[in-house]
Amino acid sequence: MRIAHCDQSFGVMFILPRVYPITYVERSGLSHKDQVKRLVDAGATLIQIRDKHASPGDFYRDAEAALRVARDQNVILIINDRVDIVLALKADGVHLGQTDLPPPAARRLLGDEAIIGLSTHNIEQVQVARQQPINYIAFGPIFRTQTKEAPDPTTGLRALKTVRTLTNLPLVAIGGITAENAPGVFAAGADAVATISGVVGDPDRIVENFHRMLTSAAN
Ligand code: TZP
Ligand code: MG
Repeated sequence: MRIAHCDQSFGVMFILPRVYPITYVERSGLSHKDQVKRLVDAGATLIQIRDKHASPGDFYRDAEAALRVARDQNVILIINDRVDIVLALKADGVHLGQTDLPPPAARRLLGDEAIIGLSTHNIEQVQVARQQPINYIAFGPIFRTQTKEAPDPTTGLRALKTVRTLTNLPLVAIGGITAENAPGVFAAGADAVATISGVVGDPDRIVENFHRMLTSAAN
């Protein structure tokens, strides 16, 4: 797999792959653990688990099982939103949104070894993110997404190009990214593409879709 970026800040050797899959139970109909299993089989090296609906207890238990699968294969597991679950499980990191714990607070809790990602949706948020103790910036939705509830307005590729001029942090593009449009996203400056429906949307095609995305990311 091509390595998009290697960042040594905060003492963590962080290798961001070109394709960054995110789990979603309602889309795939599979537990996080089963999605992670399929993604690991497909060759994913970094996976985010994201759940906006499960109770903290249910998400914790599924995350614990998913982490066991990931650890077995040396795959990095990032948990969306839940600094407490990352802390409790000693997972690899957290992906924060604009309304989650501020990155300095998450960094204080998780320490320098943790990977912290931050979602941004416009140029102003990127300007703020640049100053934060984070390991990567996510930007989007680049294209229309049907996965996120109440998404921010789509940014398009032109805004992504602008973001690329503003930061040297690893840059993850997200939102409506498919194997077809991914090459344009990389051409606009993304280091990685994060995807939910493009990979886990069809539970029987997770491996195939991940491979298609990888092939497209290599072009
Ligand atoms: N943040 C911005 S768009 C999005 C998130 C979590 C959803 C991405 O899902 P999909 O299915 O890849 O468009
Ligand atoms: Mg969040």
